[in-house]
Amino acid sequence: ELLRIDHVGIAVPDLDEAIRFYQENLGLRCVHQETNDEQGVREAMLAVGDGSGPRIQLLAPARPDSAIAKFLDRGGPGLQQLAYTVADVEAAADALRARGMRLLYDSPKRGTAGSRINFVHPKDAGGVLVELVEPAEPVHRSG
Ligand code: V0V
Repeated sequence: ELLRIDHVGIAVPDLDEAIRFYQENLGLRCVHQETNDEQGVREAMLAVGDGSGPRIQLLAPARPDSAIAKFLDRGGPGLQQLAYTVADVEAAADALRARGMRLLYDSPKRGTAGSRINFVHPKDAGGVLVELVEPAEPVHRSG
């Protein structure tokens, strides 16, 4: 039920500075920004090329006790998560639980742009924090 790569998340200490770096040096385009209080992040979505493929999500801490702040304290900036698009986040989470993986939340939380999200614990996914994203807009399975 993983349909495609939705985004790759990168932890950064300063969101505005990171957006500038990606725009000016790598030519990516910032297409969305928001603060997610529940997750304790300020985030930006960047489009690559024609914008039809996966996005880069820059994640900066909004609070010192947040997941991103802990990640930065532990190892500094870098790749923090790999997110897959799913059509139904509850069904996808149930399927992974049935295969013995720990999901971080019992029920989905709110993600970027009104999406619904959950995560597989990195210790159950080969050291990668895997995110499941059900977009606000219904997912087209083909194309
Ligand atoms: C921790 N570990 C990781 C990791 N974070 N490994 C790979 N990737 C990561 N991002 C390792 C860590 O090095 C430890 O390994 C082990 O997991 C357990 O460490 P811990 O101290 O228990 O971990 P914590 O307290 O840092 O928590 C890690 C988790 C936390 C994954 C549970 O970050 C979390 O709840 N993440 C989900 C929420 C999140 O990431 N929100 C920010 C993005 P050793 O040392 O034991 O070997 S919000 C977002 O993506 C949005 C809004 C969106 O996409 O729409």
